[in-house]
Amino acid sequence: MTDEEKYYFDLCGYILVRNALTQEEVTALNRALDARWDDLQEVHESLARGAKDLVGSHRRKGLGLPFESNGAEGEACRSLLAHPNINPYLNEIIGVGFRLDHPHSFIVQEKGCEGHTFHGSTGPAFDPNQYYIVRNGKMNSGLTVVTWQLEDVNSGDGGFTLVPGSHKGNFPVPEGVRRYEIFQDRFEPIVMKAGDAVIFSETVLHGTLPWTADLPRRSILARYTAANLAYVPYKYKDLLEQLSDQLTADQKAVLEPPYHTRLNRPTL
Ligand SMILES: O=C(O)CCC(=O)C(=O)O
Repeated sequence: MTDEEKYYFDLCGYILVRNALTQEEVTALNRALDARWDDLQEVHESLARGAKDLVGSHRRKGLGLPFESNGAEGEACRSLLAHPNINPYLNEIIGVGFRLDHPHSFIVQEKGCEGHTFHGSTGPAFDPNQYYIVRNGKMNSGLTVVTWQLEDVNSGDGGFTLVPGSHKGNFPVPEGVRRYEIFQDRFEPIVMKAGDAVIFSETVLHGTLPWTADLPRRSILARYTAANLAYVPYKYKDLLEQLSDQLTADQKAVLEPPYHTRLNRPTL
């Protein structure tokens, strides 16, 4: 991560990694999604929660990544666990020894799909799972999200959106901001190409705008955290047991349970 990228992440709470995936990886991951399209599940309840500019004709769909698949599909899925183009950013943003917390899932928004009210762990209280603190020139982000794009996101399409800089907020987020009712021109929908990835601290105020494009939004979202932390229980154990023969040492390293790096923890 360059000094310029560190400056930008610290200022805004997110960074866009262009061409994080090769065209071959994007193709393999799109094939994996196509093959499971009918298995996509709508989220159980509306994420728009009645907010006037976030409602839509239907809900977002998702599905866990088929890490166990054979061939190029499986390899592309498993490579996202500890991707060489993302690892250096997570080492810097979260810290060496970072681990996977919420395993990867596809996110699909079809035309007319509702948005998601804005959330994030920005001020005023300290949240021991989701925090962003800088000490001695080193960033320390707790829960941190990586979202890969399998299709272009153009201006006006909707989709992932955030309020840059809000990870440093010190006052409660007003309900009208959470519901995207005020300061709309301060929200930044992130325009991306297929193969790009966005990394953001869960502390930044973020959510989703309704999807307006003809082609569906096709993203993959995962959350990582610090070596000593867990937000969700035991998912790493399930994945390790299910996949152990198929994983590289780096991929296994991010599936380690939470414990101190001092105790011979494998790191990337
Ligand atoms: O990528 C998005 O649309 C935002 C997803 C999100 O923040 C969530 O599911 O909690």
